[in-house]
Amino acid sequence: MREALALAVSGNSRCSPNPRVGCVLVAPDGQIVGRGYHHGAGQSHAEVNAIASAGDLARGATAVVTLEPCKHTGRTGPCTKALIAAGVSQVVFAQSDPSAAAGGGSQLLTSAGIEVIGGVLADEAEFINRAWTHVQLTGRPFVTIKTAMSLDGRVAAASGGPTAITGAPARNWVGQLRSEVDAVLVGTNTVIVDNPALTARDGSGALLASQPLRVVAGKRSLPTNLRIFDPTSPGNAIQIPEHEPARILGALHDLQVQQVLVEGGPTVTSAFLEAGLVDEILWFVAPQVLGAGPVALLALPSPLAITVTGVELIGHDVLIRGAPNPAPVT
Ligand code: AOF
Ligand code: ZN
Repeated sequence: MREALALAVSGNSRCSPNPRVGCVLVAPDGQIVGRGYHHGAGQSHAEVNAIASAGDLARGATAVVTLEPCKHTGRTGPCTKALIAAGVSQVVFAQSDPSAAAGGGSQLLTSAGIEVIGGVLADEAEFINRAWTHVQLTGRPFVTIKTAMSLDGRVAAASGGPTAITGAPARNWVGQLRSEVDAVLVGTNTVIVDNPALTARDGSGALLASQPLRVVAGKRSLPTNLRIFDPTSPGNAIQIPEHEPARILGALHDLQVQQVLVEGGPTVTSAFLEAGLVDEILWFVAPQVLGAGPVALLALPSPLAITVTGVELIGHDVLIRGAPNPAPVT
């Protein structure tokens, strides 16, 4: 399964709107005789690629796959059918497919006389597709908020305009992250004041291969000469004329966005936290004191507990990773 997980993430860092899936075929003597992974929507699934690479050796082998084999005919045919036709004797999978259309393939395999074992390293498989899984379970995109603030909690200098808060390593780290999400989102105020390009770049400033959809949320009309609307910049840029996070996420879901990186200023970030629509927090604390200027969040109506999942030093900046604690069930 570790081999299959490695295959799943070996291709594009983003497979959206499809999950990343890897598959190996293991012969009865323990040799791996086939390998495959899913390259992206519209292309053949991991199992089909593994079967093709194994040829006749697929017969009698065990298929080890990171996601329960699908039973639906979507953009491609059902993997359950392909596995049965190839004559595999056993299927071991990690994560159950939670989607309505494709899920439930294991029963079909069992009925065809194939031994099926599910749940092996399921947490790891789920983690690599956590945005996709989240969309299947909740019907809305996975929301990551990213903020960079000074030691005194400020996100800009009092003079207004863009302020460098973090150092180059942290900015490069965020550039890489942008290339791994489907969309980055800011509010109208940020885009007017800072005029960011919001593109995904590496340390040398070169554009990365995969660029996110750049989204501005809010109703204010925007000047057409903003950098995000520059026709020579890569990737699309749109305005969603909404303020409410739930409505913004509804619009993003309709655009097949599975993970959105909210890089808004205090207004947008606070609105998502207040709405309870944040799944992951990336909070940079930079070793400088700005002394004056806007603080990272507006006043919120109630306190919010955060579970910290990690703390890292990136250059000279501290990155705190976490998530808001889920609201108590009443
Ligand atoms: C698998 N193996 O490698 C993948 C699966 O209509 P499609 O072809 O784009 O199928 C997408 C759905 O199929 C996706 O939402 C998920 O439920 C499943 N993906 N299943 O057996 C694979 N990528
Ligand atoms: Zn499939």
